[in-house]
Amino acid sequence: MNAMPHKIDDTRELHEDSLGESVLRHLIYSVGKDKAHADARDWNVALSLAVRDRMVEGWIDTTRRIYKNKQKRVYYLSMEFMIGRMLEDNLTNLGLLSEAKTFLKSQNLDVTTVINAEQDAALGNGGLGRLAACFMDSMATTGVAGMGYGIRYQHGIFRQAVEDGWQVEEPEDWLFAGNSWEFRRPEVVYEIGFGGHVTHDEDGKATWHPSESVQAVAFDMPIAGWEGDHVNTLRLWSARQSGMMNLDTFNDGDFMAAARQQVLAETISKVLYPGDHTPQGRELRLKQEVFFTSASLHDLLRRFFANYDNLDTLGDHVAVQLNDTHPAIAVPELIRILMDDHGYDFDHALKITRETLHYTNHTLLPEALEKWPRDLFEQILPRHLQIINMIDGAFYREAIEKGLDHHIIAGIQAIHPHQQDWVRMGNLAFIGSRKVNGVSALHTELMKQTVFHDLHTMYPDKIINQTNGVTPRRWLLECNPGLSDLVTEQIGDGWIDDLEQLKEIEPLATDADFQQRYMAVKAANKQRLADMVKTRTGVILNSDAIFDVQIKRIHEYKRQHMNILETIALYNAIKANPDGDWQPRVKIFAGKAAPSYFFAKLIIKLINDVAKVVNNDPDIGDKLKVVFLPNYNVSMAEILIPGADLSEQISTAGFEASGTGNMKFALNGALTIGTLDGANVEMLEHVDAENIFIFGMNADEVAERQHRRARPSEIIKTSPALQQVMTQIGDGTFSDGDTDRYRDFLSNVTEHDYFQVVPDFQSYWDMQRHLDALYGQSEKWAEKTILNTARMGWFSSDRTIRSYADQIWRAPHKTSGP
Ligand code: T68
Repeated sequence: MNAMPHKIDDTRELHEDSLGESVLRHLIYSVGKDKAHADARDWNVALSLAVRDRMVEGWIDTTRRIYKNKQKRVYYLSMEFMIGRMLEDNLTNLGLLSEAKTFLKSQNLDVTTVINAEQDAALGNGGLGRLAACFMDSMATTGVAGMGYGIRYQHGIFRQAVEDGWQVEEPEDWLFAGNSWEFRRPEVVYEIGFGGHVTHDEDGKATWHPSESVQAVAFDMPIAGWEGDHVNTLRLWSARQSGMMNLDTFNDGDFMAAARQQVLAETISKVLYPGDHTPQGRELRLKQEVFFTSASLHDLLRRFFANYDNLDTLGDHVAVQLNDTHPAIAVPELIRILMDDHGYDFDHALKITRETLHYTNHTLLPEALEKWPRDLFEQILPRHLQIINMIDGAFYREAIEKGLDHHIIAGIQAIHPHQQDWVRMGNLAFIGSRKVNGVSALHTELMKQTVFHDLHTMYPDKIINQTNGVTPRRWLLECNPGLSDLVTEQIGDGWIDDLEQLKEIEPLATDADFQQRYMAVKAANKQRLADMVKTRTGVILNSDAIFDVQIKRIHEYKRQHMNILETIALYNAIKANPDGDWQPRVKIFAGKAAPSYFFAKLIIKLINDVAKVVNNDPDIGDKLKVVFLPNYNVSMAEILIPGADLSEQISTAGFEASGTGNMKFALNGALTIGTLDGANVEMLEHVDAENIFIFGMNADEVAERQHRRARPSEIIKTSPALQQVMTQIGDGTFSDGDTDRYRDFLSNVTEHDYFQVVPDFQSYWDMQRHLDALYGQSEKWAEKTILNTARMGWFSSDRTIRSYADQIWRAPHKTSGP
């Protein structure tokens, strides 16, 4: 009971050697509160610290074991880690969840409230950052000696508010109340230089003299794998002014100037750039990339020297994975360290680098392929620019030897030899890496055919596919306890770290009793989702409706606008025949738009405008509801995904590199409506064509139409439904009579339609109606849903990590299964 506790009571409970005892100890001695005054956050911190204590032993053990066995180390360099909350994850992996729940209940506390008091660590934009977080979990689970390196942003991805239907960005402040999981490592600090000039001595040895520098200070978070015995580290760098504040300036009374220096240095780790697929042409972004990449390389080399003394063999003992091109500066930086600090000649330094680094590509969108003005490089990284020129020189000689012509070589060097305007980071990463991977079979194939075509001809063994995956701990066990319990009751809990075991529930897909229990879990999850929607938006949902969910960054290629056009067409159809036998539907959207991406923000506004009209139309009632949930994040996904009936994966074919939300939904028993894009293609192979709902053009057809610049107007003319939708958007039906608001939207879709919404619309509509009918056949729907769960085992990120470990890193790991 929580009734009037006082100090004596509290301390008496400390005598028990239990999780509860250490929570109470932390509440008093770490948080500094007694039970009577503790709020949910205080309990959250006390519990987190108690759990953290229990991770430390395994952490130190793992570190010692890896060191002693000289296990090959893997370093995952990523600008983004979209972690979300950690408490439930750690409780689960350590097997402490039920003990924690029992304890919290004994204190009359609501478990969910305490768990939810933790802020999401949202140090990422979208899929790329979330993938990095899943990989951290899977590296620990599969026993890879893995370490993540990134930036400890003070402000993660902006908080999204919706005002009058428009997205408004607000600053995020996850560190406001501290981070219970991190350990500050003040002794681990590196000086990172920028600017200045380079001198050469008489032997040609170069020395870089930076004109400014900042310090990178390490913060570590332990990452426990399933069952907690292998604990890896996520090391995030925070920027700090070099040396002390200038005392002379300070004593002269110019406090502001002294403080300014400090602020300038610290801006480097201040904010995450909210640019998903839109490069930020900003000096600060480049400095962030250099900052964390250089600190990480220095740190991993220091660790290397604890075991070895000869860098010749670096690639035998260390594998570095570059998560997209954001850390691609690692190529010249590692060469620089080898040459300038360790006396290697260039050719040898390049060879070692190419035995150590590997690069993952996450997009083919031309505007997302990073490039930096050469002049900016010259100014900030003069020595790196020299080295990049040497790399290009060596590459040129290789290319000539392999028979490529000058014209082609110029197109794939890091810097175009005649234009000299940009440093192209994709080319640099490719040239400097041992292996380059795509993130789904289709994406990897398109890499070979398009952006990396010529580099691929030159190095035909370099590109390799590694299809993405998701961690079954967070994305089934924790977010869907109802389904997890049901599955475990049938087949045991081996699936948690061997997800292919889910296959064993396949025979139950047609079992009436199992179907009924499975669908009861879904119904409960839908209720939990409906409750959240009501709390956050006030909209009340009919839980008999199909919950149709599209959650991801807002982008034209992801085609949220095709979904909302279909919604309007459905609204019109219901209105035209209100007494028809309509299958009720709820359209749920969530996702952030890059602040500078006007069209994406306009899509959000359109969704909200349509919602306002549809949700308040008495003719429509419960037959259709439209919801936009503001501030989508990992924690919200954990409620949305288990509660979905239908998963929208409708990108223009050839544009979504993989997708990972698609996998999470299917694992949790939502059926997919989607295009033949990214990993949807492989999901189709695993679940079979009758259990996934594919529509629209394939990647070849899209490319052909885009090439032809086929105009959408011809198609619109033949579709009265689509024509009506366009007219309504233009005439102010959804914008209070404002005929201006969607002018740009309409011209985009009706004149150019680069992302092929119009040609795919009819088949999308038809498939939606097919799904309406299928939902009415509840046994058939249940069967397909269960088969989706049963057949998604291959999409575990444990499989992905083992595959990276075998095929790229050549690093040891635990094998799966008995
Ligand atoms: C995503 N990329 C892919 N990028 O779009 C998605 N970009 O298909 C894939 O499943 C996922 O990566 C994992 O492979 C991103 O999320 C970004 O977030 C990003 C951030 C900064 C700059 C460019």
